[in-house]
Amino acid sequence: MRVNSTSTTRTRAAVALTVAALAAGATAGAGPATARPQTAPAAATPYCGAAHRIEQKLSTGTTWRMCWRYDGKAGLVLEDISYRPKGEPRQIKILNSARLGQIHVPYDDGTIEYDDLTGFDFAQGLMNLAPGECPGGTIKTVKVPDSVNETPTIKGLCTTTRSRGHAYRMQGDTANKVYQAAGKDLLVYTVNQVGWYEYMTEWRFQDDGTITMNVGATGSLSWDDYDAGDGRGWPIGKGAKAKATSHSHNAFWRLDFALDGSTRNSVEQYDSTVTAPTRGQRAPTTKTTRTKITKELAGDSRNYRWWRVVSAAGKNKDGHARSYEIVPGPSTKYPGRGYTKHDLYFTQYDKCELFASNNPGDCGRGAGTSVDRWVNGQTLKHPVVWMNIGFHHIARDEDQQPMPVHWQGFSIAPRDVTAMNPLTPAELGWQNGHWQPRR
Ligand SMILES: [Cu+2]
Repeated sequence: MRVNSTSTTRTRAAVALTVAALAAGATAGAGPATARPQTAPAAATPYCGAAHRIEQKLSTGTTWRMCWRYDGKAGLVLEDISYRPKGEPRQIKILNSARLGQIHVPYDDGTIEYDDLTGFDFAQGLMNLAPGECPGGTIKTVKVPDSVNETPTIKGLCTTTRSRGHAYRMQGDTANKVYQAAGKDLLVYTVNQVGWYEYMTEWRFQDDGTITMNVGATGSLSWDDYDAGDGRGWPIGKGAKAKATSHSHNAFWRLDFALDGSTRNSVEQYDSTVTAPTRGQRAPTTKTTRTKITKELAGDSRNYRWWRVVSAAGKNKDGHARSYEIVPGPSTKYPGRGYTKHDLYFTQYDKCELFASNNPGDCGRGAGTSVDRWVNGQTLKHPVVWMNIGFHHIARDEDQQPMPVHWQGFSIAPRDVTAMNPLTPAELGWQNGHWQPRR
Protein backbone atom coordinates (compact mmCIF):
# COMPACT_ATOMS: atom_id res chain seq x y z
CA MET A 1 0.00 0.00 0.00
CA ARG A 2 1.42 3.41 -0.84
CA VAL A 3 1.00 6.41 1.32
CA ASN A 4 0.12 9.74 -0.13
CA SER A 5 2.36 12.02 1.87
CA THR A 6 1.81 15.26 0.05
CA SER A 7 -1.77 15.86 0.87
CA THR A 8 -4.77 14.99 2.87
CA THR A 9 -6.75 11.98 1.87
CA ARG A 10 -10.43 11.65 1.28
CA THR A 11 -10.90 10.18 4.69
CA ARG A 12 -9.47 13.17 6.50
CA ALA A 13 -12.02 15.40 8.15
CA ALA A 14 -12.59 18.59 6.25
CA VAL A 15 -11.17 21.70 7.83
CA ALA A 16 -13.97 24.02 8.80
CA LEU A 17 -13.23 27.58 7.82
CA THR A 18 -15.14 30.34 9.45
CA VAL A 19 -17.35 32.64 7.48
CA ALA A 20 -14.97 35.44 8.42
CA ALA A 21 -12.05 33.56 6.95
CA LEU A 22 -13.99 33.00 3.77
CA ALA A 23 -14.79 36.68 3.51
CA ALA A 24 -11.09 37.47 3.92
CA GLY A 25 -10.26 34.93 1.24
CA ALA A 26 -12.68 36.54 -1.13
CA THR A 27 -10.67 39.72 -1.23
CA ALA A 28 -7.14 38.53 -0.50
CA GLY A 29 -4.90 38.47 -3.49
CA ALA A 30 -6.73 41.16 -5.40
CA GLY A 31 -4.20 43.46 -6.97
CA PRO A 32 -4.12 47.12 -6.08
CA ALA A 33 -5.79 49.48 -8.47
CA THR A 34 -3.28 51.33 -10.57
CA ALA A 35 -3.30 54.62 -12.36
CA ARG A 36 -3.13 52.87 -15.69
CA PRO A 37 -5.64 54.52 -18.00
CA GLN A 38 -8.79 52.60 -18.79
CA THR A 39 -9.23 51.81 -22.43
CA ALA A 40 -12.60 50.13 -22.03
CA PRO A 41 -15.48 52.36 -20.99
CA ALA A 42 -17.74 51.59 -18.06
CA ALA A 43 -15.61 48.77 -16.70
CA ALA A 44 -17.19 47.55 -13.49
CA THR A 45 -13.92 46.74 -11.76
CA PRO A 46 -10.67 48.67 -11.92
CA TYR A 47 -7.98 47.14 -14.03
CA CYS A 48 -5.65 45.23 -11.73
CA GLY A 49 -2.00 45.68 -10.87
CA ALA A 50 0.76 44.04 -12.84
CA ALA A 51 1.12 41.00 -10.59
CA HIS A 52 -2.50 40.07 -11.09
CA ARG A 53 -2.85 40.99 -14.72
CA ILE A 54 -3.01 38.54 -17.60
CA GLU A 55 -2.65 40.23 -20.94
CA GLN A 56 -1.83 38.38 -24.12
CA LYS A 57 -1.80 39.54 -27.70
CA LEU A 58 -2.06 36.41 -29.82
CA SER A 59 -0.16 36.23 -33.08
CA THR A 60 -3.45 36.36 -34.98
CA GLY A 61 -4.09 39.86 -33.65
CA THR A 62 -6.54 39.30 -30.79
CA THR A 63 -5.68 40.65 -27.35
CA TRP A 64 -7.12 39.02 -24.22
CA ARG A 65 -6.98 40.86 -20.94
CA MET A 66 -8.13 39.90 -17.46
CA CYS A 67 -7.23 39.97 -13.79
CA TRP A 68 -6.73 36.94 -11.61
CA ARG A 69 -6.94 36.32 -7.90
CA TYR A 70 -6.99 33.24 -5.77
CA ASP A 71 -9.88 32.53 -3.45
CA GLY A 72 -9.51 30.37 -0.34
CA LYS A 73 -12.37 28.14 -1.47
CA ALA A 74 -13.06 28.72 -5.16
CA GLY A 75 -9.39 28.65 -6.18
CA LEU A 76 -8.59 30.55 -9.38
CA VAL A 77 -10.93 33.47 -10.08
CA LEU A 78 -10.67 35.38 -13.34
CA GLU A 79 -12.12 38.87 -13.39
CA ASP A 80 -12.74 41.76 -15.73
CA ILE A 81 -12.29 39.56 -18.82
CA SER A 82 -12.19 41.34 -22.16
CA TYR A 83 -10.82 40.82 -25.64
CA ARG A 84 -9.96 43.05 -28.53
CA PRO A 85 -10.04 41.46 -31.94
CA LYS A 86 -7.99 43.23 -34.58
CA GLY A 87 -10.01 46.00 -36.14
CA GLU A 88 -11.91 46.81 -32.96
CA PRO A 89 -11.10 50.16 -31.36
CA ARG A 90 -11.07 48.95 -27.76
CA GLN A 91 -11.27 45.97 -25.44
CA ILE A 92 -14.74 44.41 -25.41
CA LYS A 93 -15.71 43.29 -21.95
CA ILE A 94 -17.40 39.92 -21.48
CA LEU A 95 -17.33 38.88 -17.83
CA ASN A 96 -16.97 40.46 -14.42
CA SER A 97 -16.02 37.12 -12.94
CA ALA A 98 -15.51 33.52 -14.04
CA ARG A 99 -14.65 30.63 -11.76
CA LEU A 100 -15.66 27.19 -10.61
CA GLY A 101 -18.87 27.02 -8.62
CA GLN A 102 -18.41 23.54 -7.09
CA ILE A 103 -17.24 20.02 -7.81
CA HIS A 104 -19.76 17.63 -6.31
CA VAL A 105 -18.71 13.97 -6.05
CA PRO A 106 -21.38 11.50 -4.93
CA TYR A 107 -20.50 7.80 -4.73
CA ASP A 108 -22.77 5.23 -6.33
CA ASP A 109 -23.05 3.14 -3.16
CA GLY A 110 -24.60 6.02 -1.23
CA THR A 111 -21.92 5.99 1.45
CA ILE A 112 -20.58 9.48 0.83
CA GLU A 113 -20.70 12.60 -1.28
CA TYR A 114 -18.15 15.40 -1.39
CA ASP A 115 -18.39 19.09 -2.14
CA ASP A 116 -14.76 19.48 -3.07
CA LEU A 117 -14.65 23.30 -3.11
CA THR A 118 -16.47 24.17 0.09
CA GLY A 119 -16.14 20.89 1.94
CA PHE A 120 -12.84 19.37 0.94
CA ASP A 121 -10.20 22.07 0.63
CA PHE A 122 -9.93 22.15 -3.15
CA ALA A 123 -8.32 25.59 -3.11
CA GLN A 124 -5.88 24.65 -0.35
CA GLY A 125 -4.57 21.84 -2.52
CA LEU A 126 -3.02 24.12 -5.15
CA MET A 127 0.03 22.38 -6.61
CA ASN A 128 3.41 23.68 -7.70
CA LEU A 129 3.86 23.29 -11.44
CA ALA A 130 7.11 22.01 -12.90
CA PRO A 131 8.53 24.35 -15.59
CA GLY A 132 7.83 21.77 -18.26
CA GLU A 133 4.14 21.85 -17.42
CA CYS A 134 3.76 25.33 -18.82
CA PRO A 135 5.56 25.16 -22.15
CA GLY A 136 6.31 28.55 -23.63
CA GLY A 137 4.46 30.30 -20.85
CA THR A 138 4.84 31.85 -17.43
CA ILE A 139 4.19 30.25 -14.06
CA LYS A 140 2.88 32.83 -11.66
CA THR A 141 3.26 32.68 -7.90
CA VAL A 142 0.01 32.34 -5.99
CA LYS A 143 -0.50 33.11 -2.33
CA VAL A 144 -3.15 30.74 -1.04
CA PRO A 145 -5.37 32.57 1.46
CA ASP A 146 -6.14 30.94 4.80
CA SER A 147 -3.56 28.32 3.99
CA VAL A 148 -3.36 25.32 6.25
CA ASN A 149 0.01 24.46 4.72
CA GLU A 150 3.41 25.61 5.91
CA THR A 151 4.12 27.18 2.53
CA PRO A 152 1.15 29.22 1.37
CA THR A 153 3.05 30.46 -1.68
CA ILE A 154 2.76 28.18 -4.67
CA LYS A 155 4.12 28.48 -8.19
CA GLY A 156 0.80 27.33 -9.41
CA LEU A 157 -0.72 29.45 -12.19
CA CYS A 158 0.32 28.83 -15.77
CA THR A 159 -0.45 31.23 -18.57
CA THR A 160 0.69 30.24 -22.02
CA THR A 161 -0.42 30.07 -25.63
CA ARG A 162 -1.24 27.10 -27.79
CA SER A 163 -2.14 26.43 -31.40
CA ARG A 164 -5.47 24.76 -31.99
CA GLY A 165 -5.30 23.85 -35.67
CA HIS A 166 -7.29 25.51 -38.40
CA ALA A 167 -9.19 28.63 -37.40
CA TYR A 168 -10.64 28.68 -40.93
CA ARG A 169 -9.94 27.61 -44.50
CA MET A 170 -11.41 28.89 -47.74
CA GLN A 171 -10.54 28.42 -51.35
CA GLY A 172 -10.23 31.90 -52.88
CA ASP A 173 -11.78 33.10 -56.14
CA THR A 174 -8.59 33.80 -58.01
CA ALA A 175 -5.22 32.22 -58.66
CA ASN A 176 -6.08 29.24 -56.49
CA LYS A 177 -5.41 31.33 -53.42
CA VAL A 178 -6.20 29.51 -50.19
CA TYR A 179 -7.17 31.60 -47.20
CA GLN A 180 -6.27 29.68 -44.09
CA ALA A 181 -4.99 30.43 -40.62
CA ALA A 182 -3.98 28.49 -37.55
CA GLY A 183 -5.97 29.46 -34.48
CA LYS A 184 -4.17 30.54 -31.34
CA ASP A 185 -5.39 30.28 -27.77
CA LEU A 186 -4.39 31.80 -24.48
CA LEU A 187 -4.40 29.06 -21.85
CA VAL A 188 -4.69 29.69 -18.12
CA TYR A 189 -4.60 26.79 -15.71
CA THR A 190 -4.01 25.51 -12.22
CA VAL A 191 -3.79 22.04 -10.66
CA ASN A 192 -5.48 21.35 -7.34
CA GLN A 193 -5.07 18.15 -5.40
CA VAL A 194 -8.11 16.86 -3.57
CA GLY A 195 -7.50 13.58 -1.80
CA TRP A 196 -6.08 11.18 -4.37
CA TYR A 197 -7.32 13.20 -7.30
CA GLU A 198 -5.70 16.12 -9.03
CA TYR A 199 -8.03 18.50 -10.81
CA MET A 200 -6.78 20.62 -13.65
CA THR A 201 -8.82 23.80 -14.04
CA GLU A 202 -8.25 25.03 -17.55
CA TRP A 203 -9.46 28.21 -19.24
CA ARG A 204 -8.95 28.51 -22.96
CA PHE A 205 -9.35 31.94 -24.54
CA GLN A 206 -9.46 31.59 -28.29
CA ASP A 207 -8.47 34.31 -30.74
CA ASP A 208 -12.00 34.12 -32.20
CA GLY A 209 -13.56 35.14 -28.88
CA THR A 210 -14.66 31.70 -27.72
CA ILE A 211 -13.91 30.79 -24.11
CA THR A 212 -13.73 27.11 -23.20
CA MET A 213 -13.54 26.03 -19.59
CA ASN A 214 -12.68 22.50 -18.58
CA VAL A 215 -12.00 20.50 -15.48
CA GLY A 216 -9.73 17.51 -15.95
CA ALA A 217 -9.50 14.86 -13.27
CA THR A 218 -6.25 12.95 -12.95
CA GLY A 219 -3.94 11.77 -10.17
CA SER A 220 -5.00 8.44 -8.69
CA LEU A 221 -8.15 6.57 -8.04
CA SER A 222 -8.80 6.49 -4.32
CA TRP A 223 -7.60 3.10 -3.07
CA ASP A 224 -9.93 3.47 -0.10
CA ASP A 225 -12.73 2.77 -2.50
CA TYR A 226 -11.40 -0.52 -3.86
CA ASP A 227 -13.82 -2.42 -1.74
CA ALA A 228 -17.14 -2.32 -3.48
CA GLY A 229 -18.80 -5.64 -2.86
CA ASP A 230 -22.26 -4.59 -3.91
CA GLY A 231 -21.89 -4.56 -7.67
CA ARG A 232 -21.38 -0.80 -7.87
CA GLY A 233 -17.74 -0.90 -8.84
CA TRP A 234 -15.46 -2.10 -11.61
CA PRO A 235 -12.58 -4.53 -11.07
CA ILE A 236 -9.29 -2.80 -11.80
CA GLY A 237 -6.74 -5.24 -10.40
CA LYS A 238 -6.11 -8.91 -11.16
CA GLY A 239 -9.32 -10.89 -11.12
CA ALA A 240 -12.28 -9.38 -9.35
CA LYS A 241 -10.98 -8.39 -5.93
CA ALA A 242 -10.07 -4.72 -6.23
CA LYS A 243 -13.20 -2.92 -7.33
CA ALA A 244 -13.20 0.86 -7.54
CA THR A 245 -16.54 2.28 -6.51
CA SER A 246 -18.21 4.19 -9.30
CA HIS A 247 -19.04 7.83 -8.64
CA SER A 248 -19.90 11.08 -10.38
CA HIS A 249 -17.99 14.32 -10.78
CA ASN A 250 -20.53 17.11 -11.13
CA ALA A 251 -18.60 20.25 -12.01
CA PHE A 252 -20.18 23.68 -11.79
CA TRP A 253 -18.96 26.96 -13.21
CA ARG A 254 -20.20 30.37 -12.10
CA LEU A 255 -20.14 33.10 -14.73
CA ASP A 256 -20.98 36.71 -13.92
CA PHE A 257 -21.46 38.38 -17.29
CA ALA A 258 -20.89 42.08 -17.94
CA LEU A 259 -21.13 42.41 -21.70
CA ASP A 260 -19.81 45.78 -22.87
CA GLY A 261 -19.14 46.58 -19.22
CA SER A 262 -22.76 46.39 -18.08
CA THR A 263 -24.33 43.69 -15.91
CA ARG A 264 -27.81 44.53 -17.19
CA ASN A 265 -27.73 41.63 -19.62
CA SER A 266 -30.78 39.74 -20.78
CA VAL A 267 -31.15 36.01 -21.32
CA GLU A 268 -32.82 34.35 -24.30
CA GLN A 269 -33.68 30.72 -24.92
CA TYR A 270 -34.09 29.41 -28.44
CA ASP A 271 -35.99 26.26 -29.38
CA SER A 272 -36.56 24.80 -32.80
CA THR A 273 -39.18 22.32 -33.86
CA VAL A 274 -39.03 20.23 -36.99
CA THR A 275 -42.29 19.32 -38.73
CA ALA A 276 -42.77 16.71 -41.41
CA PRO A 277 -43.42 18.10 -44.88
CA THR A 278 -47.00 18.95 -45.78
CA ARG A 279 -48.42 18.50 -49.24
CA GLY A 280 -46.40 20.53 -51.70
CA GLN A 281 -43.32 20.85 -49.48
CA ARG A 282 -40.22 19.05 -50.60
CA ALA A 283 -38.66 18.68 -47.16
CA PRO A 284 -39.46 18.99 -43.46
CA THR A 285 -39.70 22.54 -42.09
CA THR A 286 -37.94 23.88 -39.03
CA LYS A 287 -39.22 26.77 -36.96
CA THR A 288 -37.09 28.52 -34.35
CA THR A 289 -38.68 30.51 -31.55
CA ARG A 290 -37.16 32.84 -28.99
CA THR A 291 -38.25 32.92 -25.35
CA LYS A 292 -37.05 35.82 -23.24
CA ILE A 293 -36.00 34.54 -19.83
CA THR A 294 -36.96 37.39 -17.53
CA LYS A 295 -37.08 35.47 -14.26
CA GLU A 296 -34.65 33.09 -12.60
CA LEU A 297 -34.59 29.73 -14.36
CA ALA A 298 -33.44 26.16 -13.81
CA GLY A 299 -32.84 25.15 -17.41
CA ASP A 300 -32.46 21.81 -19.13
CA SER A 301 -30.56 21.08 -22.29
CA ARG A 302 -32.64 19.66 -25.09
CA ASN A 303 -32.24 18.78 -28.68
CA TYR A 304 -32.54 22.04 -30.69
CA ARG A 305 -32.32 24.26 -27.58
CA TRP A 306 -29.72 26.89 -26.79
CA TRP A 307 -29.32 30.03 -24.73
CA ARG A 308 -27.57 33.32 -25.07
CA VAL A 309 -26.75 36.26 -22.82
CA VAL A 310 -27.41 39.56 -24.62
CA SER A 311 -25.74 42.92 -24.07
CA ALA A 312 -27.93 45.87 -23.20
CA ALA A 313 -25.08 48.29 -23.77
CA GLY A 314 -23.37 47.45 -27.03
CA LYS A 315 -23.90 46.60 -30.66
CA ASN A 316 -21.48 45.47 -33.32
CA LYS A 317 -20.74 47.45 -36.50
CA ASP A 318 -23.67 45.73 -38.23
CA GLY A 319 -26.01 47.18 -35.61
CA HIS A 320 -26.70 43.82 -33.97
CA ALA A 321 -26.81 43.44 -30.20
CA ARG A 322 -23.71 41.73 -28.89
CA SER A 323 -24.24 38.42 -27.14
CA TYR A 324 -22.54 35.26 -25.94
CA GLU A 325 -23.99 31.86 -26.62
CA ILE A 326 -23.74 29.07 -24.09
CA VAL A 327 -22.41 25.91 -25.69
CA PRO A 328 -22.80 22.95 -23.30
CA GLY A 329 -20.32 20.10 -23.46
CA PRO A 330 -21.25 16.45 -23.07
CA SER A 331 -22.81 15.87 -19.68
CA THR A 332 -24.27 13.04 -17.66
CA LYS A 333 -26.74 14.87 -15.49
CA TYR A 334 -26.93 13.43 -11.96
CA PRO A 335 -30.56 13.42 -10.81
CA GLY A 336 -29.71 12.65 -7.18
CA ARG A 337 -29.76 16.22 -5.84
CA GLY A 338 -31.83 19.30 -6.55
CA TYR A 339 -28.78 21.31 -7.56
CA THR A 340 -27.61 18.67 -10.03
CA LYS A 341 -31.04 18.02 -11.56
CA HIS A 342 -30.70 20.77 -14.15
CA ASP A 343 -28.05 21.60 -16.71
CA LEU A 344 -27.83 25.26 -15.96
CA TYR A 345 -29.28 27.87 -13.67
CA PHE A 346 -29.75 31.57 -14.24
CA THR A 347 -29.92 33.43 -10.94
CA GLN A 348 -30.17 37.10 -10.09
CA TYR A 349 -26.76 38.24 -8.84
CA ASP A 350 -26.27 37.99 -5.10
CA LYS A 351 -22.81 38.46 -3.63
CA CYS A 352 -23.47 35.73 -1.08
CA GLU A 353 -24.47 33.08 -3.65
CA LEU A 354 -21.06 31.68 -4.48
CA PHE A 355 -21.19 27.88 -4.55
CA ALA A 356 -23.73 25.67 -6.27
CA SER A 357 -23.98 23.38 -3.27
CA ASN A 358 -22.87 23.57 0.34
CA ASN A 359 -22.66 27.36 0.04
CA PRO A 360 -21.27 28.81 3.26
CA GLY A 361 -24.44 30.24 4.76
CA ASP A 362 -27.87 30.76 3.31
CA CYS A 363 -27.25 34.46 2.78
CA GLY A 364 -29.51 35.48 5.63
CA ARG A 365 -32.70 34.94 3.73
CA GLY A 366 -33.37 31.36 4.62
CA ALA A 367 -33.08 30.71 0.91
CA GLY A 368 -31.02 27.58 1.29
CA THR A 369 -27.43 26.79 0.48
CA SER A 370 -27.63 25.51 -3.08
CA VAL A 371 -28.27 27.04 -6.47
CA ASP A 372 -31.59 25.29 -7.09
CA ARG A 373 -33.01 27.01 -4.02
CA TRP A 374 -31.95 30.42 -5.30
CA VAL A 375 -34.14 30.02 -8.37
CA ASN A 376 -37.15 31.48 -6.64
CA GLY A 377 -38.82 33.88 -8.99
CA GLN A 378 -36.60 36.95 -8.86
CA THR A 379 -36.45 39.14 -11.93
CA LEU A 380 -33.19 38.68 -13.85
CA LYS A 381 -31.64 42.14 -13.99
CA HIS A 382 -28.09 40.95 -13.50
CA PRO A 383 -28.03 37.28 -14.48
CA VAL A 384 -25.42 34.88 -13.16
CA VAL A 385 -24.96 31.65 -15.13
CA TRP A 386 -24.33 28.38 -13.31
CA MET A 387 -23.37 25.55 -15.64
CA ASN A 388 -23.51 21.95 -14.44
CA ILE A 389 -21.53 19.35 -16.39
CA GLY A 390 -21.58 15.84 -14.97
CA PHE A 391 -19.35 12.85 -15.57
CA HIS A 392 -20.19 9.38 -14.28
CA HIS A 393 -16.88 7.74 -13.56
CA ILE A 394 -16.93 3.98 -13.84
CA ALA A 395 -13.25 3.20 -13.45
CA ARG A 396 -11.40 1.04 -16.00
CA ASP A 397 -8.10 -0.81 -15.93
CA GLU A 398 -6.45 2.04 -17.79
CA ASP A 399 -7.18 4.39 -14.89
CA GLN A 400 -4.06 3.00 -13.16
CA GLN A 401 -1.54 4.59 -12.95
CA PRO A 402 -1.51 7.65 -13.04
CA MET A 403 -5.10 8.04 -14.10
CA PRO A 404 -5.39 9.57 -17.58
CA VAL A 405 -7.02 13.00 -17.46
CA HIS A 406 -10.76 12.85 -18.05
CA TRP A 407 -12.16 16.19 -19.12
CA GLN A 408 -15.54 17.83 -18.73
CA GLY A 409 -16.55 21.37 -19.58
CA PHE A 410 -18.28 23.74 -21.94
CA SER A 411 -17.82 26.90 -23.97
CA ILE A 412 -19.26 30.32 -24.42
CA ALA A 413 -19.03 31.63 -27.96
CA PRO A 414 -19.48 35.14 -29.31
CA ARG A 415 -22.65 35.73 -31.31
CA ASP A 416 -22.64 39.09 -33.10
CA VAL A 417 -19.91 40.58 -30.93
CA THR A 418 -18.04 41.57 -34.08
CA ALA A 419 -19.63 42.26 -37.45
CA MET A 420 -17.60 39.54 -39.14
CA ASN A 421 -15.23 36.72 -38.25
CA PRO A 422 -12.72 38.55 -36.05
CA LEU A 423 -9.92 36.81 -37.94
CA THR A 424 -11.14 37.80 -41.42
CA PRO A 425 -8.14 38.65 -43.61
CA ALA A 426 -8.14 42.26 -44.82
CA GLU A 427 -8.77 41.31 -48.47
CA LEU A 428 -12.08 39.68 -47.52
CA GLY A 429 -13.28 42.42 -45.20
CA TRP A 430 -15.73 43.74 -47.79
CA GLN A 431 -17.57 40.43 -48.00
CA ASN A 432 -20.13 41.16 -45.30
CA GLY A 433 -23.76 40.39 -46.00
CA HIS A 434 -24.91 40.06 -49.60
CA TRP A 435 -21.65 39.82 -51.51
CA GLN A 436 -20.88 38.67 -55.01
CA PRO A 437 -20.78 34.86 -55.24
CA ARG A 438 -17.65 33.02 -56.24
CA ARG A 439 -17.24 32.28 -59.90
CU1 LIG B 1 -13.52 9.81 -10.77
